[in-house]
Amino acid sequence: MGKIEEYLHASRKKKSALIFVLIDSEVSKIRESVTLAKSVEKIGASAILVGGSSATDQIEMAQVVKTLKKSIKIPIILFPGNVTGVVPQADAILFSSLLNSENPYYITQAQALGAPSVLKFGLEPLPTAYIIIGEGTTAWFVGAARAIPFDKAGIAAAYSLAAQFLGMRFVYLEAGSGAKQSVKPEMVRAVRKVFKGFLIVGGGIRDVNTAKEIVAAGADALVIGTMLEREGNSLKRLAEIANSIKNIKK
Ligand code: 1GP
Repeated sequence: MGKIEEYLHASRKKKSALIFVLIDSEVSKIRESVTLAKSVEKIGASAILVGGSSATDQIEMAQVVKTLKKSIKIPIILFPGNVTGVVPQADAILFSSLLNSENPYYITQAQALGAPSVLKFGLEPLPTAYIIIGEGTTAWFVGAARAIPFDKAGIAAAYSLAAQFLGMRFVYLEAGSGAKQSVKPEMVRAVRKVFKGFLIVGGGIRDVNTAKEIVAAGADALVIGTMLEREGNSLKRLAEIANSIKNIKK
């Protein structure tokens, strides 16, 4: 286990769940990314994810990461949608296989193409099963996912158990950026029952109640992106979410 993975587990021990803020370098340009990252660090976010399935400009992403690195203390974790998502100077990378893709490129091929750069850049790989829930989002489309229906908790649990047996220490249940609905607590609970590793849940989380329910169901970290890009007063809402999930009984 590397330094960032240890940090995530140690931070998680102190709180019921962590918040990761997603910065999509295609959407937020450098200056606004830095302002946002500094604000969410103050609010208590535990890491910044940089990436997304439509963030394909590697040069721009490398600049965002480099600038962020100088501005914040919390780790920067890459969240690649393709090989172009591997850039230097981040602390770690969600080294993910999109387990329910119908295209082998997103399951093993992009990983093989990206792995040498991960090594070269000294990025800590966090072995992650990326599982897409529900249809209609960019991640679903780009990743050619055979999406798991929101109500099929058992299927998500089976994929997560498979991930565990394959040695993956992270599962990311993804409803997709800007999703109309988030992953349901029932699904998170079913996955939590079988998956012993670090459980990340994201996509469509924009309010305190949803966040609390997902954390109570067993998520170790929530990913929040779109709410902070689009909605006014969103930092205040993020602070409310962060406060509300600090001490939830699981
Ligand atoms: C998307 O899970 C992340 O990959 C975050 O989703 O943008 O909907 O918060 P939102």
